[in-house]
Amino acid sequence: MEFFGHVIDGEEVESQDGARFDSVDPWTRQRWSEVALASRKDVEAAVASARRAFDDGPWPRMGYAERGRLLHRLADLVEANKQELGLADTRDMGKPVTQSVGNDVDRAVQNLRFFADHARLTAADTLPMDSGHHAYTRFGPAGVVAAIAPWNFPLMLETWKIAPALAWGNTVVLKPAEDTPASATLLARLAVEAGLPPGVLNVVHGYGPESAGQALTESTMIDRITFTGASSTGRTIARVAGGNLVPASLELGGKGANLVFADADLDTAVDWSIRAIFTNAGQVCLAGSRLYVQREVYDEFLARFVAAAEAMVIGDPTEPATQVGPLASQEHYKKVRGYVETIEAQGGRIRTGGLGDGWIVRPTVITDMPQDAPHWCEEIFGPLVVVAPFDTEAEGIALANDTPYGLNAMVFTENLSRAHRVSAALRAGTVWVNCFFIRDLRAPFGGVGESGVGREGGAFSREFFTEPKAVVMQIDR
Ligand code: TXE
Repeated sequence: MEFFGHVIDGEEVESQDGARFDSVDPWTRQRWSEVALASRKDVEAAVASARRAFDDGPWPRMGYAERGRLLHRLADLVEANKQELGLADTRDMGKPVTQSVGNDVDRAVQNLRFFADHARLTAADTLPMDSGHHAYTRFGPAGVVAAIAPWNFPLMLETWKIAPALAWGNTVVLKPAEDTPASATLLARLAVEAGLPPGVLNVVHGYGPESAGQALTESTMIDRITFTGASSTGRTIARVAGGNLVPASLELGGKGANLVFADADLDTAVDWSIRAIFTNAGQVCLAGSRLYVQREVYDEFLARFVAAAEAMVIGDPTEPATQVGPLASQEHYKKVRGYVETIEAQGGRIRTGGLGDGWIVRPTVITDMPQDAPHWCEEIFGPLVVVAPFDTEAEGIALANDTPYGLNAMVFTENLSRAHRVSAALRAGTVWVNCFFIRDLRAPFGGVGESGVGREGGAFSREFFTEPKAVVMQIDR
């Protein structure tokens, strides 16, 4: 049985009271590791360590090039340990190795390398003034960053948070989700090996409400909170952060609309629409879970889409051929199963899919569902997609925007003007045209409405993770 501890002040440690919890592999449904379970005291120790490292340590005072060099060294180690890191996420939450080893670890490496360089290259803005003065903006670090991560892309989202925080000279306390603790400890071990000074990257494990997560966000010694998770948790954290005047960046749920126009290239549209909903068994905030297809091509698209869903390889996530693994935990499986079991009672029709063995839900395509059913309105976070026809462009846009969420949307069309027009009209933080999930780390990432507050990525991360300071100098007296 493997053990994953907290990492505090550069040391891997047990909880002060020795408490542990189990991590269960959702494919075998057996526990595969034990993890230190933090109490408030352990969280306080981690925050105190990050505070010392920020107030007295070398990290915030180091040059950008030196910090960047250490982050690149960490990226090298992540690359060198790709199998172990990827497999840790697969064992914790069941994502196929093609996704974890084959994609997520590379994205983690990109996060570290991108922000290491980006911080150095964008460390100041100069503002020539006409009045005989000269102004510039210094982007100094904000302080101690509390990073709270979800379980759907553990390593990838943890590095998305810690890379900009560290590159800008902050110190961090990371709390991974309780379902996916392993890769965070592995990452922190590598950070020690890379030479990050003690206390710069701390990891504490534990649950959210009335536990490690809450203790971390309530600490009065932190300066920023970056959170990805449920919209309801985001509201709780926003209230705490607001009370303490701590800026919080909240990336929350989604209910992505996917609009396929009759003029789309149908091969492209089917391929990306399948990936948009069934990647990671639909446990993606960006999932294209509402699929609207223009009536002229509805029947043909649906037939091809259902056939492609049926062709997906379901099973053991450690097998390289597997495309759809089990859901991440028993609790989450029960939530998604509830939606599967109510499809017909809500008036919907299952075209393919349904429940599989263990905690597997097969790629499920639903039609004929009334627009006010929970399946259209709520974030299911599983491999379920509801499909309906639409007639005009205006109707497609109205349907897509008819949600309290606004994280992302997809548009499939070969008409250039329509692509721009519809992208402009959609209420969403990201619009993908003829693709899905492609990211440029300079671009803003975040959502509208229930999907969150704030943006991260490139200059947006710089703004969040720093305290910009204006310096104004007189040149001519
Ligand atoms: O989320 P939580 P859960 C959605 C998805 C999913 C649902 C519930 O629909 O089915 O949320 O998932 C920590 N103070 N998303 O329960 O609870 C928690 O320990 C501080 C969308 O896993 O929000 C974990 O580390 N921290 C999403 C993290 O928050 C708290 C990804 C996320 O857990 C806390 C995940 C508190 N009071 C779920 N309560 C996305 N946007 O991608 C919990 N946590």
